[in-house]
Amino acid sequence: MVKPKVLVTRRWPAAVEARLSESFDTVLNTSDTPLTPEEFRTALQNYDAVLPTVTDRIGNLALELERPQTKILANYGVGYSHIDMAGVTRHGITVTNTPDVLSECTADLAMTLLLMVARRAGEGEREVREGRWTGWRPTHLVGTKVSGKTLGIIGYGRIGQQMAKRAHHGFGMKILVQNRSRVAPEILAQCNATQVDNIDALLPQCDFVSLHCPGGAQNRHLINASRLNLMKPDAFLINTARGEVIDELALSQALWFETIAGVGLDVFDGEPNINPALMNCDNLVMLPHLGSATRESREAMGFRVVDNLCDFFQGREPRDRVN
Ligand code: 8YV
Repeated sequence: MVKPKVLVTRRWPAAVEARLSESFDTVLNTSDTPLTPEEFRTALQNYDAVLPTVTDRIGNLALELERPQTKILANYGVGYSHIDMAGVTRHGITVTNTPDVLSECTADLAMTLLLMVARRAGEGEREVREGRWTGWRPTHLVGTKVSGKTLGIIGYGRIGQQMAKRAHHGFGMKILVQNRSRVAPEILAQCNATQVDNIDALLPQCDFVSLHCPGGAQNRHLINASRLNLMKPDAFLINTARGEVIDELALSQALWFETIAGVGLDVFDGEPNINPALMNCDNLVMLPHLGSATRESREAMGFRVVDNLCDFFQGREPRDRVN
């Protein structure tokens, strides 16, 4: 049997690339830089499957094609707001993602950011490295206690629930939840969480707010100037979801005028470019999209893609179809 022709748009963990090559005629983008839109368009005409990542902005490309060769986009990652779903679905292209296998590590990173901003760890690290530390003193880099505080979680899917577990069972935090659909009582009960009707009602009650909703047009600037204004001045905001969920200009103003206490970001609108307005805010910790960046998660994500491809090309329903 002829093996399906598969393009991997970025380098993956070696074990996964090896597994892929066993079942597929695999081509790796050895330059390991993102494909240009033109290269991506060509890929859709020449490969049975393309395996994109968040760095492949698959806007209206598919729409412009007559008859793409590609039958499946097996995304390496859980979020797929970089893919024009309506466009590719119209061409009958299947899209899959990699849920579950990165939830714990992404929640770990959200918790890392929460602790870092509350305890001013970013500021402290910069101070030590830059030789500015003059020694212990009672008033030095005094932060905010985390234990027992109220955490608002926006988007109570797999990652949001993992975040709640860490915060509630590890730090005794009270959990408030906002989610587009009703969360089952038994799920809420796991962390003694309360679902709040809408974001505007949730924000004023929280000491910390962590975003775990999808990106894309529907949630663009979900956190805007007026919502930032609803947060307590001593509250913190964490984003490991997608950059576009926050209006970054409004955020920089909130930080600058200290209408909120601090922010931890792992994702950015237009990343890897960082809005210059954010660069000089001290009470901000920024990480380079590390949510799923553990050996374990990155391998598991890859194997999940391989499983989806095997199902698809062997005539079974892929487990992680999203369209
Ligand atoms: C991925 C992520 O590593 O899975 C996601 O949606 O945000 C990341 O943790 C990245 O998107 C790879 O495509």
